[in-house]
Amino acid sequence: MRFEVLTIFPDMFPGPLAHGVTGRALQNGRITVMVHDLRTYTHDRHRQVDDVPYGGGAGMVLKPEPIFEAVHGRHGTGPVILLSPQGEVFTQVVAHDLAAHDDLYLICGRYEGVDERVAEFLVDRELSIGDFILTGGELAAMVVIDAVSRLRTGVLGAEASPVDESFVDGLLEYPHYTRPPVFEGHAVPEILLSGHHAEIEKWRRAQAKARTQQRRPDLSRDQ
Ligand code: 9D3
Repeated sequence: MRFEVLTIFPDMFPGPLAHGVTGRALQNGRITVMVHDLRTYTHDRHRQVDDVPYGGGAGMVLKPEPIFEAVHGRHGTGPVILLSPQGEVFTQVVAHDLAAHDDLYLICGRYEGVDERVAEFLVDRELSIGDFILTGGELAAMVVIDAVSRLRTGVLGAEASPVDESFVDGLLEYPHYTRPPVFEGHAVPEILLSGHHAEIEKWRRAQAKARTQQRRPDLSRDQ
């Protein structure tokens, strides 16, 4: 899968994506990240990517022309996505949706925002990664690339298959333990050492339900 990224900070990429599962996928070519510097699509002496907002107000707005020019010259044919705080929230369902395409074009916003004509007339989808304020769309783009990449065939490899226990059945995961059986006086729950697999399954299910109820009541469907 090819990810094209449009940004004023191309040096931020691949960043964390060069490590672990995505790092291996980049190395073996199952995914590629093609980074485009927004400034290369400007034509003025100062390579200006932003301008003052019409109507006044603080901060600067990303100009439409370089963004339109960059997208019109894209390699892929898949969805064009703007990362912005005004977007639809990126969820596992959206990740599955995006993973069905062979390429994505991700536009990273910065400053106060992006000229609205980009959102209205150029992009197919506007995504936010959640209700908190970032300084720009680059980290959000990396989050999307990470979550979508692991759903692609061959990316996870030997690691667990992308059956997303925590979201697909609407529950958080049960607690995990490994050796030692007692650490700084804290014992692993007895049941896990018992070898009673059916009982262990029941315990895990109960734990998953209890912590979902407590921590994420919004995820609690009737299970
Ligand atoms: C501080 C300026 N804000 C006014 C109250 C508006 C604003 C503009 C640009 C807030 C954040 C940003 C930069 N954020 C993103 O580009 C972004 C983002 C985010 O901030 N949160 C969650 N998902 C995303 S995706 C892109």
